[in-house]
Amino acid sequence: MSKPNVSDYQTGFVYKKTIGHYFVQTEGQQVQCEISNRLRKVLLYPTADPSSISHHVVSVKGIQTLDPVAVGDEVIFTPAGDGKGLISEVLPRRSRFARREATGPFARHALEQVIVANVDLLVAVIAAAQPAPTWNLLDRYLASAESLNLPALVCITKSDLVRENDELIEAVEIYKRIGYPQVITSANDGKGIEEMRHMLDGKISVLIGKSGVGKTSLLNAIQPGLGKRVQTVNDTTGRGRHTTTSLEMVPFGDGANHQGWVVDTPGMREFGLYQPGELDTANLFPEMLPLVGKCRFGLDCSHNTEPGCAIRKAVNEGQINPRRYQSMLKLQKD
Ligand SMILES: Nc1nc2c(ncn2[C@@H]2O[C@H](COP(=O)(O)OP(=O)(O)O)[C@@H](O)[C@H]2O)c(=O)[nH]1
Ligand SMILES: [Mg+2]
Ligand SMILES: [Zn+2]
Repeated sequence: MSKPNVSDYQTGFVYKKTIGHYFVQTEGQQVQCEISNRLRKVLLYPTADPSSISHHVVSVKGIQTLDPVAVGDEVIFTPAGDGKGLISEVLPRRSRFARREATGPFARHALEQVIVANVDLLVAVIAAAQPAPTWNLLDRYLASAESLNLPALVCITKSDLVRENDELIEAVEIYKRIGYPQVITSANDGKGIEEMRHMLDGKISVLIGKSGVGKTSLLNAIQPGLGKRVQTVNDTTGRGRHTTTSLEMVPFGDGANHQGWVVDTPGMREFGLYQPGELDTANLFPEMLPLVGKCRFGLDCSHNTEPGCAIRKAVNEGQINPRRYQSMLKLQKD
């Protein structure tokens, strides 16, 4: 291959990756790209100070597990002919669905593993029944979305299994008041499916939710075969860690007019979605955020037993839902 000149570079969109291979879509064509090891380092440390501790630590142990290119990335690549290419650059991301890689003494310096780039919507799916809703887990998903600055949609599915009940109505009310959009769906009777189609339209959506809550069925109801495709992809890529090395986005929509992409992420627990840090967890609960710093002990308050806690006061006065407050305390201890 001769040395490429500038005009040989193209941009494209990574919709699938397996170990060492990145499938890039560009103007209706699919190009199978690679990145060289040398390039991998350049992409991982574009601005890092070579003498810094974090650079040193990560370069020793993290290089195989960290990947500078994620599905959803817009990239610049050089075509090498016969449908192959070499990625040279990742364009700036407008958002990301990520987890932090590595724990231990240097966890503070750990790099973040982006699982899906340029995510528009995190869809937190829970079932109205079978399995019974775990609101605490939903709060965990939503806090994760907040920590990544991702818009979240609350989807309560299998609605055909329950009559309108107080618990559900109250829950819907709570999340509506906080400002989360929500949709109530059923793959069985079609409730909310058209609404859901509109909500996914033209977006890159990541679905999260426990196994069995109805994600595959929901996707199949939205578009025949969609859930099955997403499922098959996940079956071949495996669970947990492997999901970060192999992942595919499945196109959704009727092609010409609109198109979105859906990613199902199995084994969310392993993703270590929520990342505790120095940050006060109350920052990740939009209804509590305005009160952070207003407690008697200011930013030192853990909102637990301290006197003069503004957040506990708001709970006692009915402005903040007690269950959400408990979720926040629980995440704080994680
Ligand atoms: N009654 C009812 N059952 C559903 C609905 N959606 C899914 N299920 C059932 O729930 C089980 C798990 O669904 P599945 O889509 O595989 O869940 P996933 O693990 O989240 O992908 C299956 O037995 C489905 O038939 C629904 O809207 N209503
Ligand atoms: Mg499934
Ligand atoms: Zn407080």
